[in-house]
Amino acid sequence: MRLDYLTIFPDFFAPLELSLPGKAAASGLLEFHVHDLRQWAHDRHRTVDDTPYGGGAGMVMKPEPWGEAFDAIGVDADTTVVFTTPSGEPFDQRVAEDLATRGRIVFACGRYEGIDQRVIDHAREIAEVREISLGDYVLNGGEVAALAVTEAVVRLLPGFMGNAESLVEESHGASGLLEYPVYTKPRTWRGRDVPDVLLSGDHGKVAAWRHEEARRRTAQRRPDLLHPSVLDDGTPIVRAQ
Ligand code: 6GU
Repeated sequence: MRLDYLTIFPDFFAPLELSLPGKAAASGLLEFHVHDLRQWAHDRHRTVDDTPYGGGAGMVMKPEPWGEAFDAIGVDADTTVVFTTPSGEPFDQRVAEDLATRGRIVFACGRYEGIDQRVIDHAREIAEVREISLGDYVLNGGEVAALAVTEAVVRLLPGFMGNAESLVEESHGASGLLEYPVYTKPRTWRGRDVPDVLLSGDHGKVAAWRHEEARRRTAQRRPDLLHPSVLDDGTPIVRAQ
């Protein structure tokens, strides 16, 4: 898989050389290419933003550097362009699994109040486009979001994680439940004991206990995962026909 990042803050992507993605890149499974968007801004100040038509606060990213960047790095029909934006579709494990099937992803990291809409419309004509949000809060820019999406996607690539089982059992995996609590040695720590059932050697009992703990935790923290028609404050969602 080839991953490209278009950003005015290339330094944000230094962590790609570390940790899990770095190892995958070293193994040849992955290629990372980070591009400073300002190399495609040609005025003396390398301007990438301007005031919004129609007025209002903040600045909007100009279309021309984006268009030149897409041309220069070869965005085409075999490319998925991910715009990281708080107005995108919510990112979740299903979206990560879908993106993990792509051969090339270009992350377009917006700053300021957003990117001129024509850039997104143009990208849709030449490539596949996903507009993705990490959640209902606002970051200053899309760089940290692009890193989060990268880590969620890259660890799903075949041959990437050492332990395929930990992919099955983890939160947001196939069970649809949050992960159960886990313990390791010592058996007693600061007066707190590991639950007896985990020391029993009874695999059936352990599995039943873990499932019940996962269900309890999910009901408390994420009731929307158990009953998608109920808000997390318990309010039923009733849609007009
Ligand atoms: Cl993807 N970008 C920005 N700027 N803010 C966000 C976000 C993305 N997801 C949540 N907040």
